[in-house]
Amino acid sequence: MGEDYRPMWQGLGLDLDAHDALLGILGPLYEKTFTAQQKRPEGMKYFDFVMSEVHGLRIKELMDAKAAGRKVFGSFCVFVPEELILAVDGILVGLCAGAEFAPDEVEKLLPRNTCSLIKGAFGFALAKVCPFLEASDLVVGENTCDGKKKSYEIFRDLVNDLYVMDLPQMKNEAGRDLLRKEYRRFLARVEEVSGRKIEVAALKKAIHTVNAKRSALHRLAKLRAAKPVPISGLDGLLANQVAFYDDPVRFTQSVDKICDELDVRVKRGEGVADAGAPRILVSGCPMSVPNWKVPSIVEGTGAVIVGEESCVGERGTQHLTSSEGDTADNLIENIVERYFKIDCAVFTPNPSRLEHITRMVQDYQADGVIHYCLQFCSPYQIEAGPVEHSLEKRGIPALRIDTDYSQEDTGQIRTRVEAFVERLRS
Ligand code: BJ8
Repeated sequence: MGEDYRPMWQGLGLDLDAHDALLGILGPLYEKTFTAQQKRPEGMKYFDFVMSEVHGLRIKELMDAKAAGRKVFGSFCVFVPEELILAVDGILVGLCAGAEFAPDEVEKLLPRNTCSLIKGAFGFALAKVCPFLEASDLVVGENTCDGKKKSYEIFRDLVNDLYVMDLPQMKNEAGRDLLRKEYRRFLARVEEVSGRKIEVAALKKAIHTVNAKRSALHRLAKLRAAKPVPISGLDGLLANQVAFYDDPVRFTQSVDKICDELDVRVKRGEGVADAGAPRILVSGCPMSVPNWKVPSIVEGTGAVIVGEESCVGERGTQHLTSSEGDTADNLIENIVERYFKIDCAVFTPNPSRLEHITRMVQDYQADGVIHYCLQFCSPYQIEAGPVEHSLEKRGIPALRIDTDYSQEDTGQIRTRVEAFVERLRS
């Protein structure tokens, strides 16, 4: 980071020493994980720049936008509809923390057997190291899993302002009605925070902006179906992670630029790994920055990840929102329709997730699936068994990995992944 952002961080209330410690870990980890990779597309330099400035220039942009009257909304879940926020000229940023921080302080508030994602969010808030959280005018929580639902009762005291959205658990008419009512209640709050009323033209434009972002990610995903694959799984994941932080229009242009470059690679038959490298689909809990442990291990074995069935990946982006309709009611209904399709494991039953995993295996020519779970995440851990059995029954090798944000199990995971990759090679 070129500019001195310390006064800005101080103004946001960050603990500068703790924040320095975080950046001190992140920089080298990023270099080891990403910049050290071979045959990276040139276009990834944009993402390297974004990541190097994620707490600097991007936060300055947010602060400049706030000074100009725009509001920042922070969220932990892909059920928070970006379209509604953009339509009132707001900015949505992802807040999930992909690293452990201040664990002793966290465990004074949460049981030890809480998933790392929730603990990470608490750690970043307690240690005052997340400028996105501090810059948020409204933090939006959601009643998805029990861990999140109950922890928001405590998290409320750690943030400027917390709003909690209720969400359905079943895909039936009652569930759809609840989502509709909750999105309308949320819209009222978004309008209140932003001081603007939603207008049809602005909502349509917001739908187009978010659709364009998702379409660019779809284009990137499709290119990963090529043999040999033109981009690493780590870089594919990174693009999906950056989607939660970056300006959506600039992000879309940057992903499209990479895709142009990858198109050329695919035409020339150039890949980041050998054409014979085992191809793996990762499915399960979301991986937020800097949670790169399992993909690093997998690609370190010579295998390549060709897709993510995850909310930081295709589960979060797979559907577009229709912009058909002439009234705000029509468009809100389209938004309800689109988000109601998300097949998070908090839904019961949740058959479309398994269908999606199977489809992705075919679409991306995957040789096997790694089901990734955070420990103590009941929804995904319980779905892992049926997913694994169903895949194996169809002749698709599957490996279940349950882990957390620590590095203690790295050796053990590597041994299991190596054995799985050997199985895929044979
Ligand atoms: S739509 S996956 S982003 S809820 S890992 S906190 S589920 S115990 S993150 Fe998620 Fe929305 Fe669903 Fe997607 Fe709970 Fe599990 Fe922890 Fe989790």
